[in-house]
Amino acid sequence: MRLKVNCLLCCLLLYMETTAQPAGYNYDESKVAPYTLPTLLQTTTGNRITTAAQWEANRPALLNLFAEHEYGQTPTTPVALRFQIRSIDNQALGGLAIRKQMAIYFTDYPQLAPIMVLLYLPKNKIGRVPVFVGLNFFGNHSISNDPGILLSNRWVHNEAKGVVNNRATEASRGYQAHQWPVETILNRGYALATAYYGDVEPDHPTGWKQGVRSALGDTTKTNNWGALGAWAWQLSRMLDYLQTEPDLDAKRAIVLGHSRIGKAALWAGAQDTRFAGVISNESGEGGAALARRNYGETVERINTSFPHWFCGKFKTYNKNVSALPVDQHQLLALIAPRPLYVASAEGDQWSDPNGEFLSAKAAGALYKLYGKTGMDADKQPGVNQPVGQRIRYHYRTGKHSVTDYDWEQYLKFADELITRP
Ligand code: GTR
Repeated sequence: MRLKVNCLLCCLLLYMETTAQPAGYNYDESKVAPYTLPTLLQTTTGNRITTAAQWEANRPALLNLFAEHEYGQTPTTPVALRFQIRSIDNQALGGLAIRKQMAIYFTDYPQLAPIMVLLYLPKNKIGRVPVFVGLNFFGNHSISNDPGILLSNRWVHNEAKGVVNNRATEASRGYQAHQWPVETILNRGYALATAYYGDVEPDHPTGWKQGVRSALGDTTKTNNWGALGAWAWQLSRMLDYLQTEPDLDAKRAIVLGHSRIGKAALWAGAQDTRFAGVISNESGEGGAALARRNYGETVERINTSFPHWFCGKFKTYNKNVSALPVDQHQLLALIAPRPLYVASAEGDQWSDPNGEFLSAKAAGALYKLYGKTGMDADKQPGVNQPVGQRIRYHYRTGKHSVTDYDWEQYLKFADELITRP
């Protein structure tokens, strides 16, 4: 049984950068069955919402619905953190950057591994700089060929380059560098902070035993947080640290993530309003895409392939998604009125690109309550035509990945909406 689960995970992991479309699922828009979304402008007790104040009063109850039925409850216990400098280089990347590596320790839980944060600050900066905050899939050393990055010593997926028995080796360096245009980000005046998502929980069904969920929460409860909840929590703990960095303007922290990490980024952005903006790159099912649309990945499939990602209760909707009291447009709305970017790719039908657009469009109603325009496009645009105002969306050509095209849009979005609100 364990072998079966591991094999399934291997196949699914390979999906991370492909155009694969698992067979037996619907990819035909004309076959999407009619569905009714939960009403956005309504309180959880059924009253109409007409003002931003009413929305905000209902916000905790809506967050609670997502926690109870989908992602699980994030423990509210305050956790004492200790930040330790592991290395600083004032001449990193040929003098372009200051590179800091910090360990975030959990004072009261010495058994937990620290979150290792890799922070690049642009050297030629004036004042405090805004920062992109995102988790990575294979360890900090995988995002750049910079030889000064400390090699992760945590469990890593075997599929990555240079990984032997789930441990990174020198050969793993730069494996994902094409997804992280560090120099471009720095040259545009932004800092970049990243950490390995496996630091708080290795991504496999029993990974929680080595992670934060072994110390916080209650694994016997069906509303206990899942791995996505732990990764979202990790993003907030990174922000706790980033707020202490004098060269950063942590009020302009933009959380971003790709695929499963995009789901975590959205959940982090919804819960933690300190994030000034949120970017979801092909987050798909359980992320930006509407759960009720039967297109691409389904609730049942994601819960079966990744039983550890969501809370136990989410599985009770496997065959009855319409009974789920929430849908993903409400998750996006929880980010309002902050800027939000939802990105899809043509070669990633599994993530249901149109379902991501429709969700972003529906969330737009919330921005109106704040007197702002969210999404002003009526239907999903053609490829490589970004649309929207405070909610932006694009459908680019190419496979499931993060490309320079995606980053170009995110930097423009940040320039326009985060730096000059
Ligand atoms: C897939 C999964 C998607 C997405 C993706 C990824 O296998 O079905 O929901 O999260 O993995 O993270 O690459």
